Amino acid sequence: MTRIFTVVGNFWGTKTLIESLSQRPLRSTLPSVRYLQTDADKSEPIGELPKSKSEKFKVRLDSESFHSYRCDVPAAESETSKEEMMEMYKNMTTMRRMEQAADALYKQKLIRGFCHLAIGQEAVSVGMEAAITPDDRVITAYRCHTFAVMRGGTIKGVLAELMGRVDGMSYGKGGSMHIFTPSFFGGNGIVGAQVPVGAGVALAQKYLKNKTVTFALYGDGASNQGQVFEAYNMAKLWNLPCVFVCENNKYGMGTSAERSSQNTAFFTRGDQIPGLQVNGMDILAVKRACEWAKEWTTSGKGPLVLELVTYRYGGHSMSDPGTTYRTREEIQEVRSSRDPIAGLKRYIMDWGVESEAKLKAIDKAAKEEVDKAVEEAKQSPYPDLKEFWTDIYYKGTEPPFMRGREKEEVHHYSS
Ligand SMILES: Cc1ncc(C[n+]2csc(CCOP(=O)(O)OP(=O)(O)O)c2C)c(N)n1
Ligand SMILES: [Mg+2]
Repeated sequence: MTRIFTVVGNFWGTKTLIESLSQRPLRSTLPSVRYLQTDADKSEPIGELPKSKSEKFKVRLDSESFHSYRCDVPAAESETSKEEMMEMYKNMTTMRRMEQAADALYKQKLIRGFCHLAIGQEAVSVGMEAAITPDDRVITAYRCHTFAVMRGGTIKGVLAELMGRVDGMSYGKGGSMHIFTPSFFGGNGIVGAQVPVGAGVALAQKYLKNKTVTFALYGDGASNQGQVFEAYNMAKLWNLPCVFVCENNKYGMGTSAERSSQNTAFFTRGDQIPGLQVNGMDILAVKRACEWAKEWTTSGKGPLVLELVTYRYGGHSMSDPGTTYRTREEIQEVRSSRDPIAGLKRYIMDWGVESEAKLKAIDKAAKEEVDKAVEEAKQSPYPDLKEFWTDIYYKGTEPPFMRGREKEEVHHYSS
């Protein structure tokens, strides 16, 4: 398992920081160094669980679930209910099934082009969703299917979109990475490009004074992009309610974070922006961190950098086997000992939330729901050719004609 160096304890004044940075490499200036733990099952309930399914109870998170930069670490306590735990289990299981279905459809050549799966990272989208409301906004990069469903889309809509069918969430014309809902701004294929867009969405939220937040996600592989730092700067200058979420799964498209980043403590990279590093495999820690981040940003304290430390079992996309820059043993080790779904399952069973039989019934229902969505998506036709001339301009602002080109032919279309 890759180890991550993090800053702990007191924080430097600017002068001290600049002096020490100019003298020594950053890591050696750290007051002390600890490792964030990324087990999925180290939380414990505080006291007896209530009988009622909806009553909330407190959970003590492992003390190494969070590390902070320029802010106090939130209390390592989360609140949940039996009902919520079961809902999260259902969502994570269904999302994994959906991604596995996409994997199979890709291998059958029913999905072409790009396809990025979030298997292993389910605690991120599901845990975040448990902490925010539909009025909040989320924007992410290529690994976007689960967010689209959690933010109001459908499994059929995602799968049909990946297959280029009219029942897709963008009518089959967007494909991978181009799926949206009113509270989810995509799916973006240019590394880092969604980060300033997310800051812009947060600017709108601040302007409208509606006390909501934008979570702008990007990968460790995007963290060195210039536009990420430009967005950080504007967001801090204007104290925007933006949470910059680095989904650190330790690898970019073909190399490790250690090889690509001079500082892999991504939560410390916002300069004046406080940061929190979070165990992204324990869904209760993710939920707690996102609630805390929402509270922080909507109370006017300005932006945050949240680093969710997670792991993807597959490659960057379907065309990347994901085993040339890391070992099969490493992947297997995470799968067998840190899986976020297995972690939540263990909580549910060990804490007496529900029986194993009930969980098996959820697994079965998730499979059936996804199988049905796959069949329906397959039945959906491809869009008519003339549809390629629609949904380009905002309705009523179309130019008198549009031009498009194929190898043999030039198309003209007049509205
Ligand atoms: C501007 C730009 N440069 C390069 C690429 C090619 N590319 C796609 S994803 C990626 C790195 C992805 O790493 P990370 O953000 O960690 O995502 P992960 O696959 O781990 O989710 C690169 C270099 C791109 N899409 N856009
Ligand atoms: Mg990555």
